[in-house]
Amino acid sequence: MTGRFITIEGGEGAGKSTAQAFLARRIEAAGHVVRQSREPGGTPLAEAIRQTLLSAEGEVPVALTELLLVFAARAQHVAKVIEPALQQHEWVICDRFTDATYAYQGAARGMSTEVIAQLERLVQGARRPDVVLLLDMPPEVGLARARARGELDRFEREEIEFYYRVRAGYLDRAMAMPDRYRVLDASQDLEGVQEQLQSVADEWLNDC
Ligand code: T5A
Repeated sequence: MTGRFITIEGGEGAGKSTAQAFLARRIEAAGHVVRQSREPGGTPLAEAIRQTLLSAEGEVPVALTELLLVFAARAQHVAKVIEPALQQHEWVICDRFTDATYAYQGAARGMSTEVIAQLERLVQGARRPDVVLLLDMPPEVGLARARARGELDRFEREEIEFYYRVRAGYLDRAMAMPDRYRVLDASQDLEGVQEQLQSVADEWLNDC
């Protein structure tokens, strides 16, 4: 029996980092060891790849390069952080994972779902998140939050249609995998979102 693997997904500025910290506090308070991580990133090498991917300066990667860089970072992260933590019975809460690749590189950039699925099998073997928490909201709301914070990365400078495709990609996956996905209304205020998170965390903790 390994730990639990929870990923948090959503568009730009959906509140993923805020939700991650909230959930980690609740789960730790119940006596579990929680490992918080993020993608792209999570190890020094994967964080270096993240810098390259998000940089708005210099040469723009073509879609295939972007896809391969995402999975290169993920291979390092899975091997060095996620698998070891799960084997130690820790709960891993990751801010984005492979569902982001299906939404951004797949639905939004048009890369083949079958190619993404092949890379997923290569990099992760059978490892999939136990739960994908989707913080859903209209892209305009999250982009306004992200923009209020200051300088924008490369992914925050796309046309609005790009974010509509990202959102639709996530919702399609949620519909296709209702047992794995939990969709929350992230357009509510902080208190409203935290109430939803609390009830999801209570369910998980009751299940252990
Ligand atoms: N990417 C990633 C891919 O293309 N493919 C992949 O496979 C992967 C893994 C970086 C980019 O990488 C791409 C997608 C991304 O564009 P990221 O750093 O997770 O990924 O990108 P962002 O979504 O831009 O992350 P942010 O840090 O901007 O947003 P969060 O974490 O969703 O939001 P958070 O919690 O920082 O909150 C944003 C602001 O809103 C406030 C917070 O205080 C904060 O100021 N806030 C709320 N305000 C009002 N009401 C609420 N309910 C609020 N919740 C939070």
